[in-house]
Amino acid sequence: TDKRIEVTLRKQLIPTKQLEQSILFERKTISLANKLKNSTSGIIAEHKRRSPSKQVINHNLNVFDVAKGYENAGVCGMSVLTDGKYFGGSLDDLLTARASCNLPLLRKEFIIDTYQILEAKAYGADVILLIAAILTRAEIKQFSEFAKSLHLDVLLEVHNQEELQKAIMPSLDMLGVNNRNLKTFKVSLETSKTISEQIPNDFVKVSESGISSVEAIQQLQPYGYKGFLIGENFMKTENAGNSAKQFIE
Ligand code: IGP
Repeated sequence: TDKRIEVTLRKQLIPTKQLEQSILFERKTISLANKLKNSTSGIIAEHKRRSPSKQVINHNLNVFDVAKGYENAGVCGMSVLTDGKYFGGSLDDLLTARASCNLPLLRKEFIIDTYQILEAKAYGADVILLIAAILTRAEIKQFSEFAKSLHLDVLLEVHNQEELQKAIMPSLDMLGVNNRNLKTFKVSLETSKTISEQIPNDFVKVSESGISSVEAIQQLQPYGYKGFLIGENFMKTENAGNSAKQFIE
C-alpha cells in the first residue's frame, strides 16, 4: 500500500503523457536476454546502497562511477535499485546509470502498476523486474505484455515451484530464481538448483542473490543458468567495478 500511495503521488506529479514524450522514450532498447545467451560470464551487476537484510552496504560509491566500472569490467547488464524505502535507491539513480554507460539496465523495483513500467522506459531502463510473489497471474500477463509493447525485456522472479507454475507464460524473457528467502533473508543456492528443471528451456535462466564467488557460478551453470545477479558482493568493496572484473574470465 505504501507503493500504491507513492505511485499515485508520482502519477500526479508527472502524468503518463509527459513520460511518453520524454527523450529517453525514443531510445532503442538493448536486450539483456540476448546478451546473456551469447555470454560466458553472464554477470548482471547491481547497484545497491542498503537492504533490509544488511542495512548499510555502501554509501560511498556513486552510481555514475559504479556503472562505468561495471561496463569496463565487461558485465552483461546492470541492475539499479529504484526503491527508496527499503533500498535507498531512486529513479535518479537509474537516469544517472543511463548517462554513464551503454549496458542494458534493469529497473529493480516492486512493480504493481503499469505507470512504473512507463517510468522505467522514460528513465532509461531496458528491462523490468516482475516479482511473482506480489502479483496475480493476470497482473503478470498484463504487465509483461505492456513491457513487451515498449520493447522492454521482462525478468520474472520466483522463489519456489508454486510461484513458477503460476507465472509461466510466453511474454516473459528471463526467469530469475531468488536464492534469498523473503521471510528469513537466508540465502541458499540450492533454491536455484532444485527449481531449475521446472523452467522450460525457452526462457533464459537467471540465478539471483547470495552469489559471492566464481565457484558458485560454476556450480550453477550445469543447471542451465545463463545469468547471475550479484549485488552485495560487489557493492561492499571499495571499487565495485574492479570486484566485478575478477568474476569475468
Ligand atoms: C542481488 P545480492 O545478495 O547479490 O546482493 O542480491 C539481488 O538478487 C537482490 O538485490 C534482489 C532484490 C530482489 C532486491 C533480488 N530480487 C527484489 C529487491 C527486490
